[in-house]
Amino acid sequence: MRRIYFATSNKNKFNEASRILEKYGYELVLFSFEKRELQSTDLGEIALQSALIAYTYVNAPVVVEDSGLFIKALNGFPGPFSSYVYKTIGVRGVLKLMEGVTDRSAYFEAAVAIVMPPFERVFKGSVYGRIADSPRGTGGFGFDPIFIPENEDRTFAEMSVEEKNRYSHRARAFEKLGIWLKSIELREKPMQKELI
Ligand code: ITT
Repeated sequence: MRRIYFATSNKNKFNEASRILEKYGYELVLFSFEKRELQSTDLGEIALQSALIAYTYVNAPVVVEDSGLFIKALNGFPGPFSSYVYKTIGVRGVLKLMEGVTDRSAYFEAAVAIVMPPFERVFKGSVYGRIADSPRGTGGFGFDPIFIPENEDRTFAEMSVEEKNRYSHRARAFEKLGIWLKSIELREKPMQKELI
């Protein structure tokens, strides 16, 4: 298996992403890393800038993911500030902001950046759904207890990792990365032949 570092402080993200990339023949290696708060509202830009910084530490192919929960009735809040909002007001605080709100539509988005010279790429994934009336479930992390993906009645926190990966923004972004990595391998192969 080929190895790629995943620079993150979030073990749950690491576990979810590992299950996806192993299907493509890649092993993720955890690199404990605190993302710097960058002045951007673009998840892709935050992920890529952070991946470039992480690369200076690991000097090997590295992935960073930035994700967020966008709530329609709150004009997309907390979006790129999801990590900060989770740490400050948390799930209960978000539910409080949603009291009496009938349109509970929301989506998660993930941007996965890979730095693997000469390549720098960003892959995005999203999942639409709604905000539950109260927290349910003990699995997952972050806002999982209050997010119900489309065509489901259960929250992400009521699902196993495999079930969450069938829908999640992260799984969709990492699937795109896996497909791209395979396409790079295919491009590499004829060159190796020529060298032999
Ligand atoms: P990093 O070290 O990788 O940055 P993080 O947890 O700080 O880990 P982000 O900055 O990408 O991650 O912030 C994402 C926040 O959005 C995270 O703290 C959660 O509150 C929320 N979030 C993202 N993906 C989620 C998911 O799959 N389920 C629940 N909440 C999620």
